[in-house]
Amino acid sequence: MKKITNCRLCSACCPVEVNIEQGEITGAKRITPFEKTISCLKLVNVRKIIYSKQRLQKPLLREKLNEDFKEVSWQEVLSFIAYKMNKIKEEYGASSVALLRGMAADWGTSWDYAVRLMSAFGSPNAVGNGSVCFVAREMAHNYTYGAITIPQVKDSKCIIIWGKNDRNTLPQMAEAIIFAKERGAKLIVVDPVKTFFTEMADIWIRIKPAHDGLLAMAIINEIIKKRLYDRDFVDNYCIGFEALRDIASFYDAEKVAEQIWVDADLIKETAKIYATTKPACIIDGNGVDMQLNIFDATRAICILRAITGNIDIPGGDFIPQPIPIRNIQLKEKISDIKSVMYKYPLFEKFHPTWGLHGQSTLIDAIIDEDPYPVKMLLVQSANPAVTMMDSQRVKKALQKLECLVMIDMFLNKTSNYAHVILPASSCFEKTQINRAYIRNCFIMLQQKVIEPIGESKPDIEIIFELAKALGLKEYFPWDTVEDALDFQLEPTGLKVEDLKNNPQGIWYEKPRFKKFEQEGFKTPSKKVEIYSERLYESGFDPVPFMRGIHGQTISFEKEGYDFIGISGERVSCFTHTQFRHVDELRNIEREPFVDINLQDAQKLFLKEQDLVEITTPRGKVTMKIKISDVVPEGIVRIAWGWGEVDDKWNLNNLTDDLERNPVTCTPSGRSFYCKIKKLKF
Ligand SMILES: Nc1nc2c(c(=O)[nH]1)N[C@H]1C(S)=C(S)[C@@H](COP(=O)(O)OP(=O)(O)OC[C@H]3O[C@@H](n4cnc5c(=O)[nH]c(N)nc54)[C@H](O)[C@@H]3O)O[C@H]1N2
Ligand SMILES: Nc1nc2c(c(=O)[nH]1)N[C@H]1C(S)=C(S)[C@@H](COP(=O)(O)OP(=O)(O)OC[C@H]3O[C@@H](n4cnc5c(=O)[nH]c(N)nc54)[C@H](O)[C@@H]3O)O[C@H]1N2
Ligand code: SF4
Ligand SMILES: [Mo]
Repeated sequence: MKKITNCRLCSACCPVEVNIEQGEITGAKRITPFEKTISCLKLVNVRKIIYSKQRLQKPLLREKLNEDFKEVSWQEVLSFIAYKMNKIKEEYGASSVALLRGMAADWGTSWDYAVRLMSAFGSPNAVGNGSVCFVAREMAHNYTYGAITIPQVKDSKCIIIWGKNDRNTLPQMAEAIIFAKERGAKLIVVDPVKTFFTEMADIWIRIKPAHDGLLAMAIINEIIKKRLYDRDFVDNYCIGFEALRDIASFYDAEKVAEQIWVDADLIKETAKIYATTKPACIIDGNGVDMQLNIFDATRAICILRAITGNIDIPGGDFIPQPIPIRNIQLKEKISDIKSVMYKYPLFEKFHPTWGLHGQSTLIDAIIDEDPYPVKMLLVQSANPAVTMMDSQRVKKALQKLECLVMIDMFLNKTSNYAHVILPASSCFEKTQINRAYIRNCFIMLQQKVIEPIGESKPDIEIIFELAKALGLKEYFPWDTVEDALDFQLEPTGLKVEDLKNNPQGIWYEKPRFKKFEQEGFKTPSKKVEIYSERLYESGFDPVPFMRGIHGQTISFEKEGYDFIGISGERVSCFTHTQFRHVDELRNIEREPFVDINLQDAQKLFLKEQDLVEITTPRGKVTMKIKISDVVPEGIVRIAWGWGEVDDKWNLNNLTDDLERNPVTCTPSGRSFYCKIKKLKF
C-alpha cells in the first residue's frame, strides 16, 4: 500500500510517498514536480531510523542523576511529572517551570499545543531555538514588509543565494534553482565556502564570514548611485528611502571591499545584474541567521528586494497568504507575566504564534535566576547540551535544574541531565500540520502512516496526557488529536478529513501577486519600512547600519586569535546531532573533520589527517584535518553536529553565548576567532 504524507526527519518537510506492507514502512520516496531530482539519504534509510533498536519504547524515570533509569508506566511517569510541576509552582511560581522546544517536532500545530499547555499551567516560558534558526530572520522580514517572503525561484531570471545551501538542506528548493538555472537564470551566490551552488554560479561572492550586512549596504548604495532602483515602487510603497540613500553612501563599494574580502568590481557587477534582471529573487539562509548582526544584515537584504521592485511579483519574492487557522496558544492567560526573554521585548512579541525564541535567556534564568529561578525544564525534541552555543554554560545550567523531563525518540547527550524521558513517536507515526503548510496558501497534512513504535506517543498526545495529569483537561477537551486539529482548522472551513482525502495537499486559495496595491503591507505604515518608527522608538537603528556595525561581527574578535572558525556543513545524511547511530548513514560520514586551506596547512606544518586542537576562550575540540579549497586562507570550518558522538567533537564547546544581537538575542554560532595547533600522538 502507498500513502502520502510529509516527512519531518528534517525541516524540509518534503511531501513523500511511503510504501507500507503489513503495517511496516518498507520504503519512501520524495514527491517533486521537477525532472532533475535530488535524493535524500535520510529518506533512503528511513527504515533504519524508524525501526532502530535504539528507539525509546517506554517512559524512563530516575530520582537522581547518578542513578540508572528504570522503565515505568505512562501513568506513573505522568503523575511524577505533574507532582514535580505543581511542587515547583507552589514553591517558586508557575514561571519557574519552562519548556524548551527544538525544531524536530515542528513549529506548526504541534508547537501550538506545547505553548497552550504552558499558558494553561500559568508559565509564559515556552521557549524555542529560533534565535539561531530562522525566526530572527522572520522578524527582520516582518519589520520591513510585514511577512517573511518566499522566493519564486522556478520563475526567476536572477537568483541570489545568500548564506544558504539548499543542495543539502532543502531539496525541493535546490531542484527549483537547478531548473531555473538550466533555463538561463543568472545565479549569484554569497558564501565564504565552496559549495555545489558556488560551482554553478555566474558570480560567487566569497565574503568574509559575518560581513553580509556591509555587502548588502554596498550593493544598495551602488543601485541608488547608478539609479537602478525601481522609482515607482520606492515612491509609492516605501518609507525612508531618502535616509537610506544618505546612510548607504557611507558603504561605498571601494571603501567596503577590503573589509569584506570582496573585490569592489564584483560588488558593482552584482548590483547591476540583480537590479537590471527582472524578475529576481533572493534566497536568504542560516549563513546570515546565526550572526551577531543578523537583524540589520537581513533588513538590508530585505530592502534590496524592495528597492528593486521584486516584492510580490511572479519570479520575485512572494508575500505569503497564511492559512487562517485558529490561534489556540492561550497567550492571553499569561500576557501580564514577565518571561525569561523580557530583555528582548520586540522579538518576544513580533508574531502572534511564535513563542519566545531567545533560548539563551532560558540559560540566563537558570544560572543567574534573572528575572526568577527556572527550576524545572521540559525539553521537547531538542539536544541543547550539544546544539546551544557555549555547551559548558548550558551543561552547568542543566545540572542546576531540580527536574529535567525530555520528550524524544532517542537518548541523547542532554539525557545525561534528565530525570524523566518520555518516548516520542516519529513523524510517520503521527498526524499534525507543519508550519511549512500553514504559512502560505498550500496546506498539506502530515498523516500517520504506521502505528507508534512500542509505547511511544505522538508529541501532541503527550501534551494532552500531561494536561490531564495536571488537572488541566478543561483546556484540552478534545478526544483525539484530529478533533483538536479540526478545531484549529475551523476558520478555514476545512477538516482533517478533507486533508486526508487530498493527501497531496490543497490550495486553500490561489496565490495573488502585487497584493500591496490593494492591501498595502502588514506594517504599521502599510508600506515597506526602510525606516522603521517602531525600531526608532525602542532605541534601535531605524535604518540598518545607521550607526555602523553593532558590537563585534565575529566572537572573540578582540582576543588576538589568528583564524576564523566557522560552523560546518549540514551534510545531507544527518539532521544536526541526529542519526549518527545509523550505520548506513555513518558509513557515508564516519567522523568529523576540520577543513583547512593548503596554504594555512603548510604554514602550520600540517598534513592530511593530522589531529589538531582548536581553542577559543570557551573551550576546545580535537579533530583531524582535511586539506582542500572549500575554505579560503584564514578560515577553518569545523564539522557540525558531532558533539552527540563525542564531546571532543562538540563545536559548541567553542562558541559564545554572552554577546548577542540586541533585538533578536542571537549569539554568534556561525563564526568565531580561534587558535589551531597540531596535536602529537
Ligand atoms: N541535511 C540537513 N538538512 C537540514 C538540517 C540539517 O541539519 N541537515 N537542518 C535544518 C535546519 S533546522 C535549518 S535552520 C536549515 C538551514 O539550512 P541553510 O540555511 O541552507 O543553512 P546551512 O546549510 O548551514 O548553509 C548555510 C550556508 O551559509 C554559508 N555561510 C557560513 N557562514 C556564512 C557567512 O558568514 N555569510 C554567508 N553569506 N554565508 C555563510 C555556509 O558555508 C553554507 O553554505 O537546514 C534544515 N535542513
Ligand atoms: N554552532 C552551531 N550551533 C547550532 C547550529 C549550527 O549550525 N552551528 N544550528 C542551529 C540550528 S539552525 C538549529 S535548528 C538547532 C537544532 O538544535 P536541536 O533542535 O536541539 O537539534 P537536533 O540535533 O536536531 O535535536 C533534535 C532532537 O529531537 C529528537 N526528535 C526528532 N524528531 C522528534 C519528534 O518528532 N518528536 C520529539 N519529541 N523528538 C524528536 C531527536 O531524536 C533529537 O534528539 O541547532 C542550532 N545550533
Ligand atoms: S530532505 Fe528532510 S524532509 Fe525531505 S525527505 Fe529528506 S529528511 Fe525528509
Ligand atoms: Mo534550524
